[in-house]
Amino acid sequence: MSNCIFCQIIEGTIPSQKVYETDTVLAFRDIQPAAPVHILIIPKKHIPTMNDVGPEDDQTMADLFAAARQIAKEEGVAESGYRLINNVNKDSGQVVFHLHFHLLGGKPLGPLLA
Ligand code: IU
Repeated sequence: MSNCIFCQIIEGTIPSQKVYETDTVLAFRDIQPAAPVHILIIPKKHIPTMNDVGPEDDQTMADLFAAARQIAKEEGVAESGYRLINNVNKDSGQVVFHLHFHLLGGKPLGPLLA
């Protein structure tokens, strides 16, 4: 989708600080980090929100979680701890409508809804 900023990051027309890439998944550092480690993990397929994930995306979803596990290890937060967040639609504050998981860590993160 040409008007999707994350599709443009996948295509390379918008630069990003990539930390992980496979045929199906890309991960890059968030431009406005909310924690010392703040990485966005996205499918290369354009899926707007979790509501749009279908059974045909089972492998892609598994690939996203495999990426999260590997990135957490590489970033040194697997043992100290981290949080994976997926925002869906208005009440969550989703602003980019291309499925993504925030991987946050590198400090105590506090209560979930603080
Ligand atoms: P949200 O879950 O849709 O609210 O999160 C979108 C995130 O994408 C947010 O943390 C932004 O800082 C981040 N982001 C980015 O890393 N690079 C961009 O070009 C844009 C947003 I636009």
